[in-house]
Amino acid sequence: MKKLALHWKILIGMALGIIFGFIMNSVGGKDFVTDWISPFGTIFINLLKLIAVPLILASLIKGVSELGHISKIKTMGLRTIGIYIGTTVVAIIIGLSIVNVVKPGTGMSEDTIEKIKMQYANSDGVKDKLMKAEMQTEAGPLQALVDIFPSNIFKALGDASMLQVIFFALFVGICLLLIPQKKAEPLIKFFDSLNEVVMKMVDLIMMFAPYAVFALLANVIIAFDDTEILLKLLLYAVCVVAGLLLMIVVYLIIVSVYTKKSPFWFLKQISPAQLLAFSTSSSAATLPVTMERVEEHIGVDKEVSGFVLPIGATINMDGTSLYQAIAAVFIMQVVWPEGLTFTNQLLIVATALLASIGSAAVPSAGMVMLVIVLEAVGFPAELLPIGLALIFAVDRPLDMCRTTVNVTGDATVSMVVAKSLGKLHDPQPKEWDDNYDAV
Ligand code: DAS
Repeated sequence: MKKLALHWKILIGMALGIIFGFIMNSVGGKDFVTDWISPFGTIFINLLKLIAVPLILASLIKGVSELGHISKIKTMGLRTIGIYIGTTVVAIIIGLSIVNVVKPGTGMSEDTIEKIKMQYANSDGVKDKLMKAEMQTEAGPLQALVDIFPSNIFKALGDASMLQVIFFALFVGICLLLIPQKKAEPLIKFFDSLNEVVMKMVDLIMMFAPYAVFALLANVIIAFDDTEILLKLLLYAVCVVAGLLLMIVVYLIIVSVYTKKSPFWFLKQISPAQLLAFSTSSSAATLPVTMERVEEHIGVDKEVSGFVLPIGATINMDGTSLYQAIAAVFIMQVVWPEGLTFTNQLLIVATALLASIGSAAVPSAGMVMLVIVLEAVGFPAELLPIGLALIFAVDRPLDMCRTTVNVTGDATVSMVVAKSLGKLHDPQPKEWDDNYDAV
């Protein structure tokens, strides 16, 4: 029998995980899943995060040092940031258009609002998000800028603070360009082989992906206990998913019009990364796989993907910004309709752009930054708990969807930047299924 492609194995693992989760829910096996199944999903995410930082370090330093000249960094950097901002603004406009046309928040009955308020407004989850958002706002407007510059690289590596690692890697790469080639050679070779080693680690870790996503999806399903409220929020969730699907279409149009590649071929090549983004809700954890797929299965040159993808995983979150635009207007439609002025909607575009850049590439980060968006439009502080409570119940599945779009957007932009620099080649994929028999 022909070996199943990796994305089919992952899809089967996800489907079985969902079914298993529902079965465990119905036979009261939640604790069994929590104690004996979920840890395997956590191990998988830990392994991916383990290699994300060394991968960023190696691929960025290697990528930058091979650019050959500083001016190229400026070109690639400006092009990358410019396209990232462009796609994020498009995402926000799509989100705002849908939520203003469909108006999922108007006409929600008082008793539903009361029920959600009772259930979630004082929940640990909402309090945790509010506390994290509070910490971000207290830090002051330029804190995000200050946070990019590490005082201790080993601490930055240890905390896996992506932007600090990216800054350090860019700094080292640039200095490798500025010192005599002979002096730079040993370090470039070191990071070159580190890159190879880490990419091999991705192959090995991905052998366990189908089993890990089984555990991850089972864990998501057992967390669902209030289907009645989910139905009340269905229209809001449909708006977010519709917007996210529209954003995928935008990417496919960009891929086919600008890079002249088949959009369906593109989707097939990055599907393992999308499925992992969906299962893990973390762009950071998915980054090693996104890089492997983009380099080896799409043909983006390493020096482009090593530069564009780590930056994208951290600051380019089109899915998140689209979600924040819809969630902010939805919450205002329900509890603060008088705030829905045109200027406030323009403010949402600006703050959702900044909030998505500031969102960490970890689960439900987008919801924490949503508070920043709401505060920016003057949303009454006393209504924040009910506001977050309204979207809390469905945040996890929507986080899975928006992270998938975040990753797809990063892959799309890496192709566009590569194509514009003449660094998009025909891929020579090393089929990971053929390297190893699945365990
Ligand atoms: N989960 C985040 C990510 O990893 C996105 C979000 O929370 O909005 O991309």
